[in-house]
Amino acid sequence: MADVLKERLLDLLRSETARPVSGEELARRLTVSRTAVWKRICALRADGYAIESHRRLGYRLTAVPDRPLPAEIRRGLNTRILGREIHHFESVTSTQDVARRLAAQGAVEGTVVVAESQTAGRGRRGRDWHSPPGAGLWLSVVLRPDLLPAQVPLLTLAAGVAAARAITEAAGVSPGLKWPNDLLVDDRKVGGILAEMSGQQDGIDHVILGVGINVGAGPDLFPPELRDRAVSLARCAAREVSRIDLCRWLLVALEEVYLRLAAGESAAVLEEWRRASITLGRRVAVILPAETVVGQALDLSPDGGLVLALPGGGTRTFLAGEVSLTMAGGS
Ligand code: BT5
Repeated sequence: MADVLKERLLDLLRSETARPVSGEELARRLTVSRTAVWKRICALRADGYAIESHRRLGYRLTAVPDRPLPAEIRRGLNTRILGREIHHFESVTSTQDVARRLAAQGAVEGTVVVAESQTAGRGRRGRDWHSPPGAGLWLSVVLRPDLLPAQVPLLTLAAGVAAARAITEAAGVSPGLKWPNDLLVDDRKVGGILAEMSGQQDGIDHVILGVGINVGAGPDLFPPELRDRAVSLARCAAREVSRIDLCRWLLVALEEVYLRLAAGESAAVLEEWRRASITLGRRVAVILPAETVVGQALDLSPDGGLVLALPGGGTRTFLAGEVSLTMAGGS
């Protein structure tokens, strides 16, 4: 549950950073006891807010943490659906698990789950997603789209478009999109999308849409096996990147593309994907469980599949699979 009093106290401190405000005045303005104020001051400090306390004079907010806390994300967020509820955790197995649990309990569409770290962050097909504390934006959203299961790949592409927009806005770097779910900068992965659906053939109950974006700068950000293949925004952007800004931009962009899909305007979303693509026009290998198919990536199909021109002539459309740009033998 959001602590409304905590958020009101934070707003008050924010509006009074020029001077300390006494506990008594805070209590009066919030019409609560001084003990209630003190408890929230402690809670805000535990969240990472720097609040000086001066004897007799009172409290002053001196620094806000760059943590995607609900109160920070909500500030100036002008979305209608995404972020109606925001849950922030220090550590979870996977934000996908938490969001799925909340969805099963009836969470409203647009509920966001964000965590500082994941102990079992995942990619597709049971692969791991490395999610160290504070080093990225690890976020899942509960969606209840009016789409057929076969249209879920469109959501993955739309989320890629939204994440690319958010990264461009927050970091000044334009990532390339690799079909179906990768965001790359200089051929290294900066983020990935994971859409997990729950429902039947004839309808979707909900989709948990997960987005992971590497932000931090530490030297040991990635384990050895990822060092040559992964990158973070702090390393490739020429400016500091705030996870709060990134998160806000992401929710705004996600909502925009999501509403477009809902309005039957997937063509516009696919067009934006094409423009940011680093897959189309290249010789690629599509890796399936039973075979690997090499060809020229021609286009997206209307439902978000990848259309390949085959060497012997003709085309083949893939709705799922891995794309390798290197295994195809040159680009
Ligand atoms: C993805 O899968 O790229 C989807 C990643 C989705 C992560 C988000 S974080 C919030 C939410 N909660 C979750 O538990 N997941 C979502 P895939 O295409 O299967 O790529 C996985 C592969 O990317 C791994 O096998 C590694 O090779 C590589 N990888 C793992 N962690 C990485 C990282 N932090 N940065 C770049 N590459 C990584």
